[in-house]
Amino acid sequence: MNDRPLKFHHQVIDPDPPGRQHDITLVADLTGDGRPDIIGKAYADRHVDVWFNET
Ligand SMILES: [Ca+2]
Repeated sequence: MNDRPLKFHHQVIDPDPPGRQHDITLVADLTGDGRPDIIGKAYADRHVDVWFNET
C-alpha cells in the first residue's frame, strides 16, 4: 500500500443542485461503466439525486 497521504481537490458537479442541502453523499458506479457516479440525499427531502458520470 502507498504511504503517501491522499490528496483531494474540490470540484463543482452541479452549481444549482435540485433539492436542499445534501446530508448524505455516496459514490458508486451505478451504470457499470467503471466510472464513479454520485448519489445525494437530504434528510428533509423525499427524493434522491443522482449525478451520472459523463466524462
Ligand atoms: Ca458509472
